[in-house]
Amino acid sequence: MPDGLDVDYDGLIPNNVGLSQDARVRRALETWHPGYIDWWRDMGPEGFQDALVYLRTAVSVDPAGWAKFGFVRMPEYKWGILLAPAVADRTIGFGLHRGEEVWQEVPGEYRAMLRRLLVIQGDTEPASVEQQRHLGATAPSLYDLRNLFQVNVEEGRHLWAMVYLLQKHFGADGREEAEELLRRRSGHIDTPRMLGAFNEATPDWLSFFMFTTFTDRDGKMQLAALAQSGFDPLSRTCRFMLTEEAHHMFVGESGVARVIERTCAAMREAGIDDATDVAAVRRLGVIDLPLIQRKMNLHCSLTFDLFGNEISTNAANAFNAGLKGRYREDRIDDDHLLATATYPVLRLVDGLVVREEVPALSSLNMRLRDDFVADVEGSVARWNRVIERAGFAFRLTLPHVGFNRRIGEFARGHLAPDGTVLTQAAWQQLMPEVLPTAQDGAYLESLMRPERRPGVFAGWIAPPKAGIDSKPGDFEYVRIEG
Ligand code: BYC
Ligand code: FE
Ligand code: FE
Repeated sequence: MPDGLDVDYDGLIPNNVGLSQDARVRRALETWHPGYIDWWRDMGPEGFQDALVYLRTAVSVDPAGWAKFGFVRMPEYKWGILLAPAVADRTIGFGLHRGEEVWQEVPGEYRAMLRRLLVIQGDTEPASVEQQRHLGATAPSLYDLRNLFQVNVEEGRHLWAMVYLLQKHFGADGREEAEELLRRRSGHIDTPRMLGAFNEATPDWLSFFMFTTFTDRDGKMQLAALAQSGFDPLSRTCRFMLTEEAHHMFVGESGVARVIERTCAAMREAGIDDATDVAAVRRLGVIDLPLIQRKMNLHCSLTFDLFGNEISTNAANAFNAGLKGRYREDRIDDDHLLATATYPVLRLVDGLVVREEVPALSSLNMRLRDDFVADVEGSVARWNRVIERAGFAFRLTLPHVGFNRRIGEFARGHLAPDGTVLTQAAWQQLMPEVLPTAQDGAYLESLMRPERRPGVFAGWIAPPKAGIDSKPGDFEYVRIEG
């Protein structure tokens, strides 16, 4: 049933793309599969390969009910290839081919561009699993441990999604890229992952929650832009991936909210009114709000880099080609060609932050980053409501887009989180106040002690409002002995 909602569950690789009738691609994927499992065992969650984990698996792409929950060992997880249902008579929504029928095969002239987009997207997925592989050892509860593993297996599935497209549409080149995706390693000196943020460490659970709030949200924005693609198989793949991404961001946002909730409750109980009295707060064994702000500054700025250069011909070319649109392109009311439109871009000119109107086509990365900021502001507002309800004056704020950047306009300068341009010396002095320090790391490490009793939570994080799949609070989400 190539275009159906139901997933063929019988073979090695569950799918709704008719693999059983496509011997060439099935063979390519089955050949790739052992290497993937080796990679998962080497680089996936360390120490939990035999544990039984209560995971959801996609069994349909019907938005009304695609998930089935059950206990599985992660290496036996059914990583499937799932495309959202085809939209009848879909046409290309933007760029030079606007109005033409969408492509089911890769147009020859765009082959290299599309291959690059798929490889970059694919590379981030295993990278994040690698970055998170040590976190199981210090999970604050079985509930959180399960959420980590759910995110990990789904990022593994996202790799499958890109590998399928590469193997189906790019022949021998695609098979080679699929192998390379298993060969690169996050943070490796010789064979690193492709994008900066995916070579950074995720040393503790606060980092994990920040990563899933900010960096997984770059995933959401990029997938949403690719979901607009005129290359229909990519569009359908991304549309289904987006339904999974929502849970990753929930894990992040609610994780940070629970840390804040616990910190505020502990401060209240101890009669601390000043949230910036770090020494007093740390004596309580909870995570002070200024440290949460520093972690947020770090992960937000690393994620800003993932949008690439503010001014980019790559982005313009991908748009003109009809391969990568804007966020919610189909809901934007304009000509979808951007032949004459302009867009305001922040630039660093002679040591000043200035706003310049530039051709909208060149500034698509900047626009997507602006859409990202608008999206993530909701999370920050919800975190601040937790602080406000507890009666503290402290507020978390997103750093300026020019803060701590390594890619783009602002990589040339040093900006404070409020956007003030600093001298090198002033930046050096400010850094320990605005980015996590070695002491912060050591303090967090001292808190990262595993809690494995069902229904019990480490002292630095509040329990969630509700269980996963409506399970009771003391549900044993992970059976560690298997
Ligand atoms: N690090 O013209 P520019 C996710 C390179 S996250 C290192 O601005 P473009 C997930 C760039 O590659 C979503 N290099 O580039 C989240 C280019 O190199 P070449 C991932 C960087 O193409 C959590 C050069 O600089 N998906 O799914 O306009 C967990 C010139 O740059 C970086 C995508 O990103 C960087 N940060 O924009 C799991 C979608 N930034 O080619 C998963 C696909 C730029 O000249 N990718 N460079 O050697 C794209 O659309 C674009 O490639 C980018 C870059 C937006 C990344
Ligand atoms: Fe992903
Ligand atoms: Fe994700």
